[in-house]
Amino acid sequence: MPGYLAVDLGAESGRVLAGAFDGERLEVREIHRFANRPVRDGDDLTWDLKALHEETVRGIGRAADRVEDVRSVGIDGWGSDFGLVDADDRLVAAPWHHRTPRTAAMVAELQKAVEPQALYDVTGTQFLPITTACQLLAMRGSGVLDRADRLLMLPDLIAGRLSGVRRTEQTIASTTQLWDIRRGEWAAGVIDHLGLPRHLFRAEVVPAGTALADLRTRPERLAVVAVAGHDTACAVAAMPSTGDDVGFVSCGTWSLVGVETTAPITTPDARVAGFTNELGVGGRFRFLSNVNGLWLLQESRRVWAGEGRDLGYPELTALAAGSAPYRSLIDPDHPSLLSPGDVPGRIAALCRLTGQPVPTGPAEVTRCILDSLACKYHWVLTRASAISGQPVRTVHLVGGGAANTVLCRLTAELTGLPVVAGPYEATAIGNLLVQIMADGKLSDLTEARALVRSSVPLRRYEPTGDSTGADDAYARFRDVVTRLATE
Ligand code: LFR
Repeated sequence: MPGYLAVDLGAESGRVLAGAFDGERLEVREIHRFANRPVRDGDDLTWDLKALHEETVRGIGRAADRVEDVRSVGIDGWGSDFGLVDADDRLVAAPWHHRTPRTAAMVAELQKAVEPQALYDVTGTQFLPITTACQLLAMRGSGVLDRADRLLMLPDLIAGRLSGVRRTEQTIASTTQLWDIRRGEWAAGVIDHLGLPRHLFRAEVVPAGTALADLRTRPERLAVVAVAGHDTACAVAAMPSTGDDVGFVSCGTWSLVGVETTAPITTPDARVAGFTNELGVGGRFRFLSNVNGLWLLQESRRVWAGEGRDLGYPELTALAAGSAPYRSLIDPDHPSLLSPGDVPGRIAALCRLTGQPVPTGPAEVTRCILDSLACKYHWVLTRASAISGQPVRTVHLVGGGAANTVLCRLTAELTGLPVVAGPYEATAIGNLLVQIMADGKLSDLTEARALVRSSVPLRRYEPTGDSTGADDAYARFRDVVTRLATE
């Protein structure tokens, strides 16, 4: 039975999973998992690329001992972040974490340099300080750009170290805000306008599914495939949908909320509503908005652990289930919640500012986060549907957040739509599907999604119809968002 390995790098943890495909079913198992902790030093927030590379090699080695007939390995990871390397492939600086406070003022800088709608027409990217463009702007004048031979996105860097082939994969390039989303190439005009060195973008760009070369570590005869390098492209490829009348929530550290389209939408409406267009698998696009997802819970956990309370996600979800619903609501995307720090304290401040009860302790804070996320999902899905003209009759919630029963139920209540939860491992499964397609064993996305449906247990949440609480909460949420935006 042919086997494939998915290396899935997440902001909280990295995993190596093995998939075995017998022609009818895909069986997935986890081989290796490791923590991924950003390195904090004053205002610097960077990634330890060496550790990510070493753990990846360790995981692949373990898989080689346990899985037979492995054909290929693919690497996916979060978007926006990159490494600048010299001609010998050495990093000239540690890769920045996109939540670094150093980019806080960069959206304004970007909009000063290029007229926002003109930029949006080309790149189709939501204006957020996390993008590659904003990070590069913040690096100008520091000397690192001059020392760099080229830029490689994070999954490309790891794939490059494994295979010796340094290429950029298209889906991950589309997260940079420097990619021409219609022409499918670097946006040279934008790069010039921002005063960024053109030579940084010299790596050959390849589509998802391109074989790079064989592994340079054990087992040497394994092909490294440039899968969809962007984890969200992988996750949405694994969405078990049967038609086009669906919305998705890809729920991990970030929640990516939107609809799939066949062409980018770059109207002023889409820009003002905060939508991005990203390249997907099989020529699809994702019209979505980034919602500051389970990050709020991850950061809160870190704060509580520092206070001596080590609480797991299942425990927090159970506590939230027992806490009064819709008591206090915040905008999960308020700028004060973007960078690391005292998230429970910042949530309390937002509640005070808007005259709501202040949530205290893990149960109330978690409840506030989950209630607010579900409200925001509804907000984004409504706009995604209105702007794209695509009806949304079912919501697919994929990724780790699909295991959160409270969040799934709340999403069904708020949207008034059935929620199909799963697969939890959507990102790794999407990574495997691209490899199976590249191996010629699946012909297209429709077949790939049918395979997900027949291989993975899914859970369905129907709205109860008793939406009085949810309707009232949503009205209050809208009010809070409007007030916070004008503060
Ligand atoms: C999700 C994700 C999002 C991207 C964010 C930051 O893991 O890839 O799609 O906007 O991380 O890079």
